[in-house]
Amino acid sequence: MSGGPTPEAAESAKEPRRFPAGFLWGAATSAYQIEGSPLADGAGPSIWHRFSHTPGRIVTGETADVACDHYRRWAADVELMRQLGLSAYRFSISWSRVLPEGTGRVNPAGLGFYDALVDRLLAAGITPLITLYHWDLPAALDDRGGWRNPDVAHWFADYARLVVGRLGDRVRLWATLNEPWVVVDAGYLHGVHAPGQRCPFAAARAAVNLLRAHGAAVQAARAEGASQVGLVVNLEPKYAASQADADVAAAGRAEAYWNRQFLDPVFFGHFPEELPAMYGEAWPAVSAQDLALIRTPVDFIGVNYYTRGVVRHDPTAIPDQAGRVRQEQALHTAMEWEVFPAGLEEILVWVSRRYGRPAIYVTENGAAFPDPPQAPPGGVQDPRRVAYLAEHLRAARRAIARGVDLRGYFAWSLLDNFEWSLGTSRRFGLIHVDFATLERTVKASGEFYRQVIATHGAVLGEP
Ligand code: IFM
Repeated sequence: MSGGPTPEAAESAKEPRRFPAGFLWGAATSAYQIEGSPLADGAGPSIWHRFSHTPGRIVTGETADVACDHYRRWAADVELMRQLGLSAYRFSISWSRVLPEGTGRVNPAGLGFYDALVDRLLAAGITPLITLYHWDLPAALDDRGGWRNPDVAHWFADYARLVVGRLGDRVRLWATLNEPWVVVDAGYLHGVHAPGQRCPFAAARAAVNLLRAHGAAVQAARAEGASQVGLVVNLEPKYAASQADADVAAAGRAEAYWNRQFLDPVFFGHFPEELPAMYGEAWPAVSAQDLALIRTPVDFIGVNYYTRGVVRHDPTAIPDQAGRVRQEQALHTAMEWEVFPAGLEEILVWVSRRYGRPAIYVTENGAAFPDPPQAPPGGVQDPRRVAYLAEHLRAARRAIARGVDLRGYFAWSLLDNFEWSLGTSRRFGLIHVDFATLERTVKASGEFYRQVIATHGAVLGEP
């Protein structure tokens, strides 16, 4: 190697590590995880309502019938956001709240709820980023095959048209799907999420239909005047547990399955070549017309990042034969996810370089730790979450210094909430929720994030 810094390193050493002007400082939630009142005011049931009411599906035996009661406390929650200094808020719309049967008949009260929320956010100076689908498919559509039915692309586009038509005069940022990988892997392959299927044929079809629906919804949203429409994916850099050929190959397959399954079709118009081999006979033929629809240009990519994956060849792991290896020496969150901030920088740079430097938002990043409230006078001390946020924000800033067009960061989550099949047993919030009284308490991490926002990141120090 020659001596001296690379041009890139020299540039970043010269520049103070700043977040760009206009960088959005946000927090994120999703409808089923916080709203409660899932059937109120004419809403229809979703697959998560059905799933959580099926005995044995949620490890704590809970449902999200109440959750954080955000459906009734939304105005106070916006006030908490304002006090934190958030400049943006990412939330999702419950499809079956606005279309109780998923198609056709509109529920005005459902649309009205989100309409009022948007107005209140804007009045508080908070930019909304709306996710159209965060896993709560209308149950009526699941009865018609759900994501396995090719018609879902039309159903989703019609729903997008309705919602963007109503809110698009005030909302600039739209995401179609949240984490299609999880919908497929947890919902259709391993059955641990709604709708609880365990079928590779269903999973492969769902993967393709999710992408078709995404493309159709981007087009529908644009036709309604939406200016910024993107897709949110969960990504993890993958490392081989050893240099053995089998482990290196497993890391490659895991990378294709997790990180490229949805992004390659959107940006390149084809699936990673590893996928048909992984799914075998379950993999469907995808027409050129569908690939063109899937390739509809997006305005941004949302990256949800929590951890990395260190993988070893494991023939029992379906479909990529890549088993996760726990890093015993590392700190893990209550989800058993390794804390690995450098992975955020790495994955942001990877997305930027592989896909032609798209605009990116970190649409989720955060940590579950239990941290109970303290004895009076109270407060919640959560030093591990504070450290997690600080280290990941520094990693995001390093990615910017390396040329990534990163436009915002959304902490997961605003509130402790209903963590899907784990119920309320895992707490990700910047704000503690007492699920008996529904009282909110801003945690030390919420206060820390307030300082980050107020100083535009200066409180993070260097580098
Ligand atoms: O709570 C979830 C969220 O709904 C999607 N991304 C990961 C989070 C933590 O598991």
